[in-house]
Amino acid sequence: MSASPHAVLAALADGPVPGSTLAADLDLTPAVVQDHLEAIDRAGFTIQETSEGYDITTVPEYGDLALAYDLPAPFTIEYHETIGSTNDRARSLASDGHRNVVVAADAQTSGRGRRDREWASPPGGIWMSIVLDPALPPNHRPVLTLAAAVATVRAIEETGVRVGVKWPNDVLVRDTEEKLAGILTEAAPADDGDAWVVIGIGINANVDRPHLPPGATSLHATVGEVHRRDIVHRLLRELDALRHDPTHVLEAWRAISLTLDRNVRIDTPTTRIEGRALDVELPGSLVVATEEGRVRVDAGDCEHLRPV
Ligand code: BT5
Repeated sequence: MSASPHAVLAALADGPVPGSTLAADLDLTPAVVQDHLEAIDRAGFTIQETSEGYDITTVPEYGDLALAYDLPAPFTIEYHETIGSTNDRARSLASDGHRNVVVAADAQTSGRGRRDREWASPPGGIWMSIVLDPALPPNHRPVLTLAAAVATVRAIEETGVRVGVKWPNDVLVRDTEEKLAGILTEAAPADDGDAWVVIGIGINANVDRPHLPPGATSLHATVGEVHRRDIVHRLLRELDALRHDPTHVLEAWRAISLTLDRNVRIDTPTTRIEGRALDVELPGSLVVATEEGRVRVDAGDCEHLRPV
């Protein structure tokens, strides 16, 4: 049995447990149980000693133990105060065979967006990457990006901020269209038989505007301090439910879209497409009505055009 504070916390997740039961169940000495309880206390949890035993009464808003504690989805957490890029770490875990792991950080020093664009990742954010074992055929995997967008929107809306998605991956505040979160999906190379997908999600949570690029905003700037653990847990719970259900993902994505029925300009590496966004289709392509007819776009940078 793992002799870590994690094991003690897991044992306390369902309510108060006497110290002697913790020691017996986890095969630890009372002194080691005490050390772990002190480590849990130092991590910011409040532990009360009741007549029924030790009881967790408050949980810190972020951090290693906080994210792992009572996680409502089948993932393990690897937490870093600071890391280069959680996507890089997740890719390396994925190619070593790990699956269903979430790499989360408070700050990143080399956060990146699509096409290696810089992603500002100051302390206070939610910077996380999830290693998934895609149960979907390779050509359907882009739907996982849409699933991540739906899960991100649902989790953010718990804070009271109304957000929507600009195709394919930008989470924007509905009223202002400022960018609050972004998603970077990366997959195993085609010749890698051990399929994996890494979904990187960056949410500007307890971050101030001066640390963000123009056009970006944060939850802190919109509603004040937020509880990042609640957001991460909700997001992972939603993603876990959506990942096996591509058809439902499309419906859910349409409902949160800011792009459908808008005039858009999409730049792909090879071409520019302008027209009206009609629909999204599996595996995540945008259908655009252009002057030359209907076009399906699989990837690109989308701009919403103001009506003339
Ligand atoms: C994205 O790229 O929106 C995907 C961002 C994914 C970041 C996460 S954080 C955890 C994981 N680890 C990583 O290293 N990355 C992922 P894209 O659509 O290419 O948008 C990038 C553009 O957004 C930049 O060129 C800036 O204009 C803008 N930007 C940069 N930092 C931002 C921020 N923190 N908030 C809002 N916009 C930002």
